[in-house]
Amino acid sequence: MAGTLTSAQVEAYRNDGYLFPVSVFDADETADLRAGFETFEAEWSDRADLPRPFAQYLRDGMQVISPVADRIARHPAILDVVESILGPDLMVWTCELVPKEPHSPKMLTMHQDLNYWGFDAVGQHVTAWVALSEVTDANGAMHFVRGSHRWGSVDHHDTFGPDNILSRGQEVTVAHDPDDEVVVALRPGELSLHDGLMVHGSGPNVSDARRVGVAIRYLTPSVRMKGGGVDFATPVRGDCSGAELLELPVPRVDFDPETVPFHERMLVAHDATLGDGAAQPMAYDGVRTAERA
Ligand SMILES: O=C(O)CCC(=O)C(=O)O
Repeated sequence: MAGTLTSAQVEAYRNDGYLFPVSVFDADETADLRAGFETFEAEWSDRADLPRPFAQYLRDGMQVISPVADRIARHPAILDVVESILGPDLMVWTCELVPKEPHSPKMLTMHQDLNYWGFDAVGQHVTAWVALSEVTDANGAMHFVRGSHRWGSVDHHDTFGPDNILSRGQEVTVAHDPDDEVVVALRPGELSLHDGLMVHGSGPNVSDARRVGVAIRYLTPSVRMKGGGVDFATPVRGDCSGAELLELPVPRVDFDPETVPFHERMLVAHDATLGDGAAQPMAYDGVRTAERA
């Protein structure tokens, strides 16, 4: 496949289910992107007129409501890396800002991503997680379990832990060998890649530094919905004309009135798929979607 990864890097990704670090941005571009995301947070986080919890807008489909998120999600330096794994036709399912504040207890239990997404994307999906700050174990770096992408889809239970960033606090019920657990430490401007079946999570931020990361979920247009559901994606490279997921528009400004209705339809679809079978409404930063809606 074309793309900027070497064949040894692609082989390592296929064997381990992850790859890092991959350098994509220089210091100036990293700082510029971080400033763009932090300006978005500063301008919108306290707005009382948003119909959903602000954290949900950061965590789901941010490329549809924020030009800086769209910019990073379609950045050629990242697409060139992802093309090495998925081939030339690429769509973004969602782009998420995942900050962890200094001394924040927020964490993510060990989980697999694909279990809750409502479509079948084994081998047709990769997450690129881009560090816009230094990322260390102390400020809440992800942990991956080497080779767990080969376990298939494993059982999870919901914890709804108050400090859990995951919308239902989902956690795998299977144990792993601690020797297989790796800490995904990254420098600003580097990214990690992980498979949709990779067992992963991250701990609290026990440092004085803010951790800033952007997770971008890439799919190929061959992904098909399970059970006749509807979902959406943003085409970013190649020919995505055969996609079943419906095309999302590109925002010109933050919360672009032209794109917000599409984003809301996407969130409604995700409320159904991500929340399927859950005993409680999903939560973003401790605010339940049903309490605000
Ligand atoms: O940002 C984190 O700590 C974890 C993010 C994550 O679980 C993911 O990108 O799949």
